[in-house]
Amino acid sequence: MGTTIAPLLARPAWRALQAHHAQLASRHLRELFAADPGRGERFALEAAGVYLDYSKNRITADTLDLLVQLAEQSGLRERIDAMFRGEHINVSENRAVLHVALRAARGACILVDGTNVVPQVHAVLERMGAFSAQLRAGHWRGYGGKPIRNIVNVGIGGSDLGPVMAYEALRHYSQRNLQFRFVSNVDGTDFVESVRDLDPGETLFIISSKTFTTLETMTNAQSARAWSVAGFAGDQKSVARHFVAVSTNATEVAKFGIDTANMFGFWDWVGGRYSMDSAIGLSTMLAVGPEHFASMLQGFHEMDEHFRTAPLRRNLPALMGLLAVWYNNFFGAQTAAVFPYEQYLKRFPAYLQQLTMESNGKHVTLEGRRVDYDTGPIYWGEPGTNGQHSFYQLIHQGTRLIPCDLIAFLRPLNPLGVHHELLLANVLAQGEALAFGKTAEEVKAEGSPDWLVPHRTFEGNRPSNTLLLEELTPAALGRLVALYEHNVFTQGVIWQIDSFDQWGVELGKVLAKAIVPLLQGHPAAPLTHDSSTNALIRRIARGARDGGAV
Ligand code: G6Q
Repeated sequence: MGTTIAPLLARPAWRALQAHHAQLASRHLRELFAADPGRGERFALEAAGVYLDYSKNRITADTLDLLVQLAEQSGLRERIDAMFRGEHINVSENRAVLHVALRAARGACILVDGTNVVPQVHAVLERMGAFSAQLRAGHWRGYGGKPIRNIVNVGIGGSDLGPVMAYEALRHYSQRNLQFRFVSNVDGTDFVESVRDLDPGETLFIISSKTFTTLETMTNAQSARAWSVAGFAGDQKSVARHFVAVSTNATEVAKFGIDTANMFGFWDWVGGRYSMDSAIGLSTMLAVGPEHFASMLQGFHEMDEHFRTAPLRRNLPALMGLLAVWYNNFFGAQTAAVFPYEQYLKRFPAYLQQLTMESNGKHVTLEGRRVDYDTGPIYWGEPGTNGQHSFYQLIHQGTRLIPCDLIAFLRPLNPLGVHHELLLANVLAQGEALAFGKTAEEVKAEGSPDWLVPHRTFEGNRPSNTLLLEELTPAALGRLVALYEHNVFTQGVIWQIDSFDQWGVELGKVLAKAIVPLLQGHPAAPLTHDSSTNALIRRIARGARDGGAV
């Protein structure tokens, strides 16, 4: 992987940042703004359709210099190039990481192990486009001859969160005579509630699974097939008109009974949580149509190109990633919040939780050495303004430091009276209140009695980024998602971890498989788990057998 990178704590910029932090930590944003009247304009950056105001961060120009040096000493530039060159930067799975190839222009050349993958990407996009056009026009008919009106995506994790988020985000552009549902949880309620008001004759299932072996998805897919076929008096031939698959595993797709002519493929160099713009986005394309899908890809690509080519100091994802490291490792921030002031982005925080935490929730370096610093923070969020009337209290007046990303759009998709001005006024007010707070003197001057002053004082000095985009178009969504993808990548490079594997998901899966037969009434074998798990298994098995309350 090229030049050797010094361990994080030994990099000169890291040490310099420690000393710098000791000096800066006690300085208030009020002071930093007072000392530099142009700060709000200078500490801002606009690229690829995104305006980032990062002036309300606890930084100076020196902090930025040091953070950029840290990125250089961490080999960020080389690692970006290695990713785009198709090197196997996912070391623990020995794979290339090329979600950027999913949005490369038709004529581009991106090699994976010597093969240009761009033509394959565009071939799948064309098949998806042809299928979407047919279905959206009502030409893809169900087995009984009815047009398809309901589309149910069955998938989990990366094969669910992206499609759900993108469907909600782009609902404004969706074809309204089609209904979309998303089934992910192995809890039967998810499936039952999703189909209870649907007609099997008008319902198409997309079974989305990279591996086509995931327990939850396969269980839901079997239930879906049983439900669908029952609608045709058990006629198995109906499956061909009501099931399509998105997968890398043609053998398993065929075994399930889906004609591989109705399968849309992708590749092992697309990680699940980086796959919403691959065939996993079939439901998105069905909802908004091939042209909007293409604009979304174009938006992703613009941000990719910006990330690949812009100097680190003027590189949006790199800057956001470095600021995240600054709070995580120097201020000890445990969490980071993302608040979209846009109702259509209501699932964006949930989507980001997987993207950020499955990528950077790692405790060993690329070489397998235990890290001696914190890695990925806990990401969370909700759309504004709702959060303001719930947990923002803790951010404003609690004892923890929570850096926030506030995301807003200049133009509303649903103009309605003064709603949008109120929404934007709120996003600006929150950033201002977080940074500058309200001093005891200000509270007193408003006539508060002395005893009440501490309660009404806001310390401020709470950092935030404000992200402004013009309008929530498909392209804007692409830019925003790519911004966070590369932000996460930047953080992972500084920490020298593998942001593209997810071994942490495995152990629970293996243990669950071993427990299933014990709950299905085959406890003949002695229970070999720990005493707590054994007792719970017995309690549940008894409850199920006797029909008694647990
Ligand atoms: C994402 C993960 C994980 C994956 C799901 C579903 O990066 O790999 O969330 O997407 O486990 O996997 P399948 O698509 O193989 O069913």
